[in-house]
This record gives sequence, structure tokens and C-alpha cells, in this order.
Amino acid sequence: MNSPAIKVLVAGPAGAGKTTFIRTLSTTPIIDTDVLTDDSTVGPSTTVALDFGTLMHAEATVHLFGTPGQQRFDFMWDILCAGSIGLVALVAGDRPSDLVPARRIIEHITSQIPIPWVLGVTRQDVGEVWTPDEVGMFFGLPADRIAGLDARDRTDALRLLALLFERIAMGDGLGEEQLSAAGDS
Ligand SMILES: Nc1nc2c(ncn2[C@@H]2O[C@H](COP(=O)(O)OP(=O)(O)OP(=O)(O)O)[C@@H](O)[C@H]2O)c(=O)[nH]1
Ligand SMILES: [Mg+2]
Repeated sequence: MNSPAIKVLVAGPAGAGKTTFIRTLSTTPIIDTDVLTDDSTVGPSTTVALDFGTLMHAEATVHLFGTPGQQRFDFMWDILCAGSIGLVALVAGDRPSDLVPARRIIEHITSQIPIPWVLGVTRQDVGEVWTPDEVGMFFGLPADRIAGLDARDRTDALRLLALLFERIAMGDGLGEEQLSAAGDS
């Protein structure tokens, strides 16, 4: 018998590391829809539709769906969030200007589907970055819902995913109300 599949969404601003995170975690070749870009704020490539990867967690197959970060593809967020049981939101720790857009994306998704979510602060391996604690303060998030990571590092990525599974196991239905309580700066 096939193991049950669960769907986890990975979202965040362009260049946050979503495709990288899925590539790092997936034990099957990922499907990505990246195209080359010369937009220096993003990366060498940007996702135009979705990313898809899989891994096993406990007895379940986890389907990781990555969203495009660019606002012009935001119609994909609603399509991709259907049926998800949790959200990994990512934001680059060296891009403080992405914090507000990241919050908007989380609000958008959790208002469509009130799923548990955790936040990963990527690029912890580069020099000047905001720490998870600092970003946690901005979002009003407790330490057990946020982690710093290098999205290319499997141990880091698994640690963040484990935080999400803890929230899911706790039956968290938390969402936008928690965010909106977190100071609307
Ligand atoms: N050093 C470092 N580089 C990272 C990290 N995460 C992602 N990158 C790099 O940052 C660039 C952008 O990463 P992507 O995974 O494509 O970002 P994305 O969130 O999928 O971006 P969009 O598809 O445009 O929304 C790539 O060159 C990655 O290798 C990280 O934690 N550390
Ligand atoms: Mg991408």
C-alpha cells in the first residue's frame, strides 16, 4: 500500500531560498520552473510557476510545493495552497526590506487556508544578516516557530521542517490573527 501523502507549501519573497530549500530536502529529483533572470535582487534564476519535491517523514510522503516569490505570479499562491497542511515561510536574513513583503505573503496564504506555519531566516551563512531572534521580534513569533538556516544545508532545512511538523502535531490552526497582533509597522 502506498504511504499517505501530505502537502506542505513553501512561500516567501523572491530570492528567499524556496527552490533551494526544496532541492536540499527532496529525495527525488525536483521539478522546478525556474527561468534565468538578470534581476540582481533575485538570483541567477527565478521560479515562474512552482517547485515540487518529495521526502519521507515518519510514515508519510511529504510533497513540498514551492511558490514563485515575485508578486506578478501571485495567482499561483492560491492555486498551490489548496490542500496544504502547513506552510514553511522563508525570508532572506540579509534583506530586511523583504520582511514586510514576507508578512504580506504569509497573511495572504493563511487567510486563504488557516494552516500552521513556521518561518525560516535564510542566508545565515553570509556576513551581515538578521538573526532568527531579531526577525522573530519583528513578527512577534516565539522561538519555537522560527529558525535560521542556510537553505543549502540539509540538516538546517530538516530542522525547520521539524518545527512545522511539531506545530501540525499540536493541531495549530494559527494564522493571520497572530500575525496581525504582531504590530503593523
Ligand atoms: N549563501 C546562501 N545562498 C542561498 C541561500 N538560500 C538560497 N541561496 C541562493 O540564493 C539564490 C536564490 O535562491 P532561490 O532558491 O532560487 O530563491 P527563491 O526563493 O526560489 O526565489 P524565487 O523563485 O525568485 O521566488 C540562489 O543562488 C541560491 O543558491 C542560503 O541560505 N545561503
Ligand atoms: Mg524559486
